[in-house]
Amino acid sequence: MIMLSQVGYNLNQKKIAVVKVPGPYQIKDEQGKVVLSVGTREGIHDPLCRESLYKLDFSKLKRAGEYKIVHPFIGECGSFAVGEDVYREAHNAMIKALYFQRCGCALEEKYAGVYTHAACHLDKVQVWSDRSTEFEATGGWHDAGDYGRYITPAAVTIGHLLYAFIKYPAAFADELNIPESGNGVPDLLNECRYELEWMLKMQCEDGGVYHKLTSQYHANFVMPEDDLLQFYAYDVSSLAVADFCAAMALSARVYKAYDTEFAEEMSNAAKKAWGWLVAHPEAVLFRNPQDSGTGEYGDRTDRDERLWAAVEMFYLAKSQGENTEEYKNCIMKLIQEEISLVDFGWIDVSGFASMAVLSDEERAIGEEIYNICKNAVITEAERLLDLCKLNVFNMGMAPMDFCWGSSMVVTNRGILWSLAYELTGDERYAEAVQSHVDYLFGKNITKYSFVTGFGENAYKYPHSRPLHMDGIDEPVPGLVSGGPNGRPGDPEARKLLPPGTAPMKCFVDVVESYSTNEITIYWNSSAIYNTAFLRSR
Ligand code: 9MR
Ligand code: ZN
Repeated sequence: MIMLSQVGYNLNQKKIAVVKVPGPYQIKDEQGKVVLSVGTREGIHDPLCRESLYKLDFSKLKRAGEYKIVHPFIGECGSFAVGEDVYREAHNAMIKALYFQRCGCALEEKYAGVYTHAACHLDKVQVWSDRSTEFEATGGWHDAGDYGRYITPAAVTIGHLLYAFIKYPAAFADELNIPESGNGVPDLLNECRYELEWMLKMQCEDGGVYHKLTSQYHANFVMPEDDLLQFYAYDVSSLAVADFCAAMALSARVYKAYDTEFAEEMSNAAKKAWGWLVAHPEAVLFRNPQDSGTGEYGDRTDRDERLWAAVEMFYLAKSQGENTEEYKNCIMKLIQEEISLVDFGWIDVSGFASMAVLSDEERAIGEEIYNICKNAVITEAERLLDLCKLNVFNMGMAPMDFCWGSSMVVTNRGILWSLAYELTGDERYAEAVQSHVDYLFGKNITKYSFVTGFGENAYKYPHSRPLHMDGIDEPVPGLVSGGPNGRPGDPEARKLLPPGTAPMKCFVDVVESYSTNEITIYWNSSAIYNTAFLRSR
């Protein structure tokens, strides 16, 4: 089997595979007729997987259909489809996968098929540092393979999804058979609302927002309804408050067209959070208490989170005809600091600030800020294109970039290039998004598609409590794996991957491997942004 996109290629795109054996190869159609002969150029020593590999370019194919790749000595060594909209099903499944992460409600057979389970995590939660205070905080999505729910990754997920929705609404037209389907609201917004309503419950009276809601240690591998551990709301952090503020302000803007009351509620929550940020100008970072074993989602600075909040508050105020001076001053100050303006992950959210600014055709924020963001995006887009030239996969990835959750490094690059593409119309950027999505669906050295259920060789054993415990062979489709991690952090991966394994090869499809094969809501959402972009081209 050769390395290619196992969900196929759109008609209008570059069609490239990677092979270990030099060509020529023949491409045969359904009737077995040779429609194309392609050679390989000189091999490239690829630094990401440390092998000599060749590119096979069959972009000349211009007809939809099913094709086989045949090598004169090896015989048939791969197949692929060419179509009009090859990502549609995977894209929808990646959104629907979020429904399967819902906490606090039963997953019913009519929506969940075989993956039903009873309602989970229904008890009142306690404030970690004041156990006598209890409150109701059901709902939201399980963050990942664990049952925790954390504010900063939640906000980032909302960010990926709602900006994608704003930019590519046509990619979110299909109904997904979730409980709210058919209510006149796009299902993406229905699904996100499930998370947003939970997030609202995490805000305190004074506008502060608890950093995370988890048990003290992760549950054993049990179904969610069997996890009866006490859940705690951990301390407020300025990271959580600022991310919450940004996500709520953004959501208020988006939901206004569908439900003014809900939009109003989120607008008020955003303003309250902003008030807290103003009253607490110093960073309040988050460190796990020593006796807490769940995710930390720590960070060294809250400047990028505050910037995203200020930018979204600017647009919220503007949309409500309110004064925007305060926000603009704050943005001006923050943007002069060392802020990347180009990343979309839970550590660095400053790319979302650029996203909001650059998506405003009126440039209401002023030319100066607009240009700072634009320059940052284009400079980074070019730097990443240079990286692409160094490996055979056309990946804007250095060996170091294969970290825990590398799939999101990959897809966040895609988001950046899609922004750069919209600013310039430069096809090189769109092609780069393409090769990163191809990677996700199997054009990588592991030959796994990192999306469950999609591709001939999709990975099958995500580190996920419900998916391991439900007794069903096939995992829920549409879940993005964390992917290769050059510094594997779990015992199973360390056992299976000899020291010195090349970064892109550091992946094992076993359920124990949380550092290479977990799933998270934000790895999905970042990938969804990419497929939305490609479906809209
Ligand atoms: O992605 C996170 C990684 O960078 C950290 O090293 C690791 C350990 O704290 O946590 C990862 O995030 C996990 C989070 O803590 C809990 N939910 C699942 C996340 C993905 O594995
Ligand atoms: Zn739950």
